Amino acid sequence: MPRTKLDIKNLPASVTAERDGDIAFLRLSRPEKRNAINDTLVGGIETYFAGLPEDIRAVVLSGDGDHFSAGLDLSELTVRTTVESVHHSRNWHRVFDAFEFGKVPVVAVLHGAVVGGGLELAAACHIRVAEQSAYFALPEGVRGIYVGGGGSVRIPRLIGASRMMDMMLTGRTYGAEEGLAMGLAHYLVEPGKGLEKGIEIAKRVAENTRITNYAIMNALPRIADGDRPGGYMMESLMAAIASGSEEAQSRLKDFLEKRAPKALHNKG
Ligand code: 1HE
Repeated sequence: MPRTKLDIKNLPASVTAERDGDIAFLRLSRPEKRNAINDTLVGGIETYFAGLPEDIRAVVLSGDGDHFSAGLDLSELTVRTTVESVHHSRNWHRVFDAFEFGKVPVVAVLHGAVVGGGLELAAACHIRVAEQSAYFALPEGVRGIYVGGGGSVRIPRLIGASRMMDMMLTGRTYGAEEGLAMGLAHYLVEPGKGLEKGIEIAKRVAENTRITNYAIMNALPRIADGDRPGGYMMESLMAAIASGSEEAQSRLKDFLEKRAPKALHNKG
């Protein structure tokens, strides 16, 4: 099926929305500013996810031009008061949380700069595919500022607070292969192959039942963050809800009657 425009009202020009079957695409479309994230773009991300049709099962997020995102639009920072900066940061939290704990998994396809707020945005996605050109950095320390898009919460959960501290104190960059090894990306692909891989993953994920994907996105991170007794309890409830669904029962039957694929190891 060809990709077609996804009709979501009031999207700014810096966000491109498309769909192909039950997969939706969100592209950061501000390449002239290296997809730097300004208030309009944050608002566009919010509008996009709020307007996603119910039949969409996964989203692929990528950036136009040579870079995924150069992070926060620094030109806006110079005009904010302290209290406005707090609200600005809290707004990023709200918008990124809404899709991280939303209804459908988001696969980020990363290339070029994935820096500052761009890395914070990528960290809110559920799966990250890095092309060889991708590199990761947190230049906030160098700029005399601090992460504000949820980075302190999400990035240590991926790579540990110690590594993040080094990235912020020194401004060092990590290449795509290092990013893969340390957990910033889940998959590494040749230049130009990111979207293909992202779509393949999105299609795979879209085949899961909605309730399983919901549990993975919403219960798993909360269990991982929380106390053990509460975690065991939430896990049991989630497992019972998921396996009790009609769709799960029919999938289990398919396996037992030898109609479903086995969980074999392949080159994947
Ligand atoms: C920008 C931004 C930006 C580019 N805000 N305008 N992020 C950073 O510290 C990274 C800043 N950007 C860069 O280091 C470089 O732009 C790149 C390495 C990403 C790309 O380099 P290059 O040579 O391809 O592009 P360029 O010539 O630097 O930039 C092209 C234009 O984009 C130029 O504007 P022009 O009007 O002169 O053409 C740049 O000014 C503009 N541009 N990046 C504003 N970030 C929620 S808190 C998060 C805190 C952070 O994210 S801190 C990290 C900020």
